[in-house]
Amino acid sequence: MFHVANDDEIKSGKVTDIYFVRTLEILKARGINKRVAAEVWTKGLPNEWSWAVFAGIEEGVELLAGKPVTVNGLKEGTIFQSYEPVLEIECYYQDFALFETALLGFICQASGIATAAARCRKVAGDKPITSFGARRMHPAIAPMVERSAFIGGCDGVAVVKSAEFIGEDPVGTMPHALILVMGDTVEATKAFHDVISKKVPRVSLIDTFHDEKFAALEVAHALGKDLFAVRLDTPSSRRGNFLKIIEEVRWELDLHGFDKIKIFVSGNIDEKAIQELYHLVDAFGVGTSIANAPVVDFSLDIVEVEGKPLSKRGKPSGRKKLLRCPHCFQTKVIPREKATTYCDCGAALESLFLPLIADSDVVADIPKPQQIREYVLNQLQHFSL
Ligand code: PCP
Repeated sequence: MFHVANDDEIKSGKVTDIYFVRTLEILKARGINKRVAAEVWTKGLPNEWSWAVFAGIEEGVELLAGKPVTVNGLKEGTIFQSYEPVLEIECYYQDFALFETALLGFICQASGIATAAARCRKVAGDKPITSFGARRMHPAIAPMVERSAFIGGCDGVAVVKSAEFIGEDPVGTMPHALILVMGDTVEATKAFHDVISKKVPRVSLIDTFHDEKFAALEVAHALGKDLFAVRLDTPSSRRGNFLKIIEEVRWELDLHGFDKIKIFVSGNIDEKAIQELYHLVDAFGVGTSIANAPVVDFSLDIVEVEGKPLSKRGKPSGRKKLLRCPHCFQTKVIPREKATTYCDCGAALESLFLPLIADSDVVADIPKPQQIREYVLNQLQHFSL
């Protein structure tokens, strides 16, 4: 029905660039099937990012599980930099050729989204960020988009299916549609309070009809202590100096004794907006800037053929190890057969590569999204924007 490939088509190698099909045809015709090692890295991150979050490998492992390949690589959520290998595949080339396209697709998009989320996380400190971006993407990938946003650092996701998929409750407030259909912000907010489960925080959307500061006071007086927050999703045509609008809403709420009522903003929010509004805003709804994050431009290249280092120009040959200092997070890339060394800070460097698939058998632990998110948050403190 929808314009998407299904699991079987992806798993069977149908989502592949035609030149891999032809390569396979030629190699089979010539009876050539060499043992290779291939490596995935990126030569540059988008938006001048100095680091990125490795994501999407859970699906990559699902893709290659059961196939005669051996895969070692970073565990999901590992923060890496350009020119650092993130994955290594060892196999007979004919057994892997058709899966490069899908494998890269899984990690390129998810890593971009997880990184954009992690950067927002970094600037938002401990203030809640909710992923609001599924509506910007094809619904078939909403679970992937919001899982990546969550493991990257978002506190919650808005879409029911995505929340179910990651084992969280969906997070949301009220849409303009409720207020337009009911014809009044206070009536809509009261109805929300009367009807919706008490465990859902009462967040009133205050930019539909009137000026936000007056609407904020109206709903505050209407719900009093039951009102958790007001949300401003002010249309860009009226946004002018958004900071000043929020400042005024904060002033009026505090002046009228509603200093406990929080302020939630959404609409064109990105890491820059979070930095600008941070001191006034209690929570952020982020859509496009995370869901539509630039992809990480991973490439997969052969680095060894029949046990001999061989790679294209621009790619160091041979199999490698990515080492990281557990204390200062300095990283180092060394040839695989070389012994692990010490960091300049004196600590022993640790190899970041883990066995993921051993000759078709999945050997990696597949952590829960909550565990991956924790791993990302623990690393984030060692990386600046
Ligand atoms: C939508 C939603 C989020 C917006 C989109 C995400 O707003 O409420 O705030 O925006 P972004 O992609 O720019 O980050 P609307 O569609 O304006 O409002 P509604 O809540 O009524 O759906």
